[in-house]
Amino acid sequence: MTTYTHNGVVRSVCPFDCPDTCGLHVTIQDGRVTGVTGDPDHPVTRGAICNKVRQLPDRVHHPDRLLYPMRRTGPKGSLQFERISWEDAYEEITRRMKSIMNESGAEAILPYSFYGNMGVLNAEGMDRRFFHRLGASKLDRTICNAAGSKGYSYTMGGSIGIDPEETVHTKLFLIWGANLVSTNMHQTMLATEARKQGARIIHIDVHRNRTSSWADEFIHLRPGSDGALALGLMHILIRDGHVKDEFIRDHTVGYDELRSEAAKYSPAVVSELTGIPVEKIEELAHAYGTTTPSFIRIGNGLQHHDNGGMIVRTIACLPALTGQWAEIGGGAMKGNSWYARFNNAAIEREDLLPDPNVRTVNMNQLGDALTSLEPAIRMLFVYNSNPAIVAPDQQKVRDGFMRDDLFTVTHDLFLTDTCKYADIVLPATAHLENLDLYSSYWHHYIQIGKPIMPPAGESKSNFTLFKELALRMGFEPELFDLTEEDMIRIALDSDHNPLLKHVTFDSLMENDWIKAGDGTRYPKTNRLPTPSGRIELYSESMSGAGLPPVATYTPLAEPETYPFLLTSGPNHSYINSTFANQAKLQKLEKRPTLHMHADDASRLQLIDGERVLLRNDRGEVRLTLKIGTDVLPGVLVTQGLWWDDEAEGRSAVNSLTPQRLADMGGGATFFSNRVEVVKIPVIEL
Ligand SMILES: Nc1nc2c(c(=O)[nH]1)N[C@H]1C(S)=C(S)[C@@H](COP(=O)(O)OP(=O)(O)OC[C@H]3O[C@@H](n4cnc5c(=O)[nH]c(N)nc54)[C@H](O)[C@@H]3O)O[C@H]1N2
Ligand SMILES: Nc1nc2c(c(=O)[nH]1)N[C@H]1C(S)=C(S)[C@@H](COP(=O)(O)OP(=O)(O)OC[C@H]3O[C@@H](n4cnc5c(=O)[nH]c(N)nc54)[C@H](O)[C@@H]3O)O[C@H]1N2
Ligand code: SF4
Ligand SMILES: [Mo]
Repeated sequence: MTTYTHNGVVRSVCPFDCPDTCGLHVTIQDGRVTGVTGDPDHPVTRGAICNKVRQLPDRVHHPDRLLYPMRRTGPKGSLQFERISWEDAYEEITRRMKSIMNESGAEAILPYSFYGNMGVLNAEGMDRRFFHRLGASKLDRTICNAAGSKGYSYTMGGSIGIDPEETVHTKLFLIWGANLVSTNMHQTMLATEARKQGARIIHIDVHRNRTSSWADEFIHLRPGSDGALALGLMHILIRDGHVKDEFIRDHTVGYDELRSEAAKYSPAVVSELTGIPVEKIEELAHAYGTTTPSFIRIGNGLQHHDNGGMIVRTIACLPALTGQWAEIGGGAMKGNSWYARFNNAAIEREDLLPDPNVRTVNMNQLGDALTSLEPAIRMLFVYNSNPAIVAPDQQKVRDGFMRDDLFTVTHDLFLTDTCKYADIVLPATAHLENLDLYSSYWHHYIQIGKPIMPPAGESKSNFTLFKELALRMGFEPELFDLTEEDMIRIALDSDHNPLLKHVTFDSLMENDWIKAGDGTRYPKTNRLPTPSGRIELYSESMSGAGLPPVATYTPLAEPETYPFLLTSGPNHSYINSTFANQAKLQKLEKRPTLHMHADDASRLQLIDGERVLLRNDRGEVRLTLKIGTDVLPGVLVTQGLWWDDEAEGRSAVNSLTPQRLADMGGGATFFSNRVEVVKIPVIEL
């Protein structure tokens, strides 16, 4: 029997899709959460958390929280629902599943989920096992970092960077296409500590934002041109003798080929491609070639482009040339999920698939999947995600949701824009209401979050939902009638990953967090999980995949001719579309804004604060102009994934973004998005 805290301060873990995965202190008074702060003892959190999660009490006790299952009673999208019991919900879902399976096969059912909750059991545990056993179409979860992770892996063999705790020793930070002040605040805390010891911080971005103000210097470049900059830096490092021959010999393959490629990227050529003045490129290369240790934090934003995989692949080669991987505080990182790899195969049980060749749907192409895939998808099951807002080409997605012959189930804490189109809406617990296991994709600590309060209303966790559905479908109890503890023990099976040998369920219950590792400093650059075991500056596997084998620069695909390139990254106060329904946080963000260069604005006769129309072949969006020099001419930036607001005439920015896939990993191309900007006639305002 779980005993809940009625009054007191208890430890928890932040479950949101953020690299920092903080340790939390949660204050409970009379059974209600009244405050959330950072755990002062957690080695990375160190008592500090972001303002978003300090507002967690408002989310957990939000008056709009879904508390019971509902069934649609009016047309799709009309928000007409009636309360039903879980029994009725399960009966209807299982009946529909069985009849769809009989008529069209299980492939006609598609799960759609991402990391609204990062807990392993709730994000990639019982749910995956259920859909595998069912034989549903598989979902390729590519919406976040697929292109960049693939690109980085070609160079380094996996998501393996240095331990961020080392970066207090770093002397030069290149924050490359990452808005760290908003998206990874504890990396800025570590860098700030390093700065006190003399470190210099350089931000390389298409948008002068909060991170640029915090950094010591800002390098403004054209979207998608980063590969050229990386090659230009290599060109100068080689020209000026700043490469470490011994490291290259012992730890890399393909240096000669890379040197020939870099020879083409003189500072003048790179300046032309990137828009960065030659002197700045020279100065950056000199700093990088002469400062030890140096660290490159590669962000997610710069890989949401057509050429995003190759960009990350190329940047990841830089620290090998300077031998920085050998220095404490030196190297790079795109993500770090390699360290705390759980035994996902054993929890997800893909081997249960009745047909291992069942089709896979790329989540970035949900719009096409729902409107034109054959044989048709007849049931969509959404949890941990809000595709009506976050998925590209939103009108297509919503056209799909509106199909009369599509049965949609959504499971969430709130009636999101996606839930509006559901046939059955199910209430989800907040993470404080269930047990789960967490790892970070940035630091190396593994943590357990315990249930500290009872589920709100009739809400159920994803784990419980899919377990109960499986048992009602008549699936094997020995596979599904498990407790959360059972599954955590399976996930931690250490034969699978020696870096988890000392991490057990019992030790985690006692200690709350344990660091993955075996006392060795990683990555070991001559024992990497690449085919050669070394850093691959030249990659046979890329050649096999039809990609250029040497790190290179590929321009943006640019199949469209609209005059502006729009990037639409996250904002400071929301996490993707999570938190966008909380009044205090909305107030801080004010309204969705469009950053435009002053020259473009004056050419189009637009004024600051004016509302403008952005459009392309896919859709249109209205945004409020902010004119200045935060972006280069021809580039537009907006931030935040806002919910629909019909009163304001607001539709989300993904109305404009393409379903086109990036060069690697089936990744998203949200930021390679061409649009035009039009003045809104006065009558329409
Ligand atoms: N506050 C907050 N934190 C978050 C999130 C959130 O929504 N809000 N989301 C979380 C998630 S899921 C993720 S994936 C991460 C994302 O966090 P980050 O890794 O920081 O990625 P983004 O914020 O998408 O983009 C980072 C930067 O890339 C820039 N950029 C765009 N195109 C280019 C380019 O071609 N070249 C260069 N050099 N820069 C470019 C953008 O202007 C932006 O400043 O943050 C996580 N943390
Ligand atoms: N234009 C543009 N689009 C983007 C991005 C961008 O930068 N620009 N970023 C992309 C990126 S990097 C990402 S990662 C994706 C993120 O896309 P999503 O993963 O869809 O992120 P959220 O919008 O936060 O939606 C998560 C939903 O899960 C719900 N949820 C939370 N906990 C639970 C739970 O325990 N159970 C259930 N059933 N539901 C839960 C939340 O309430 C929320 O509605 O968006 C992508 N879309
Ligand atoms: S959202 Fe990120 S920074 Fe904020 S509390 Fe959670 S893990 Fe920490
Ligand atoms: Mo993401």
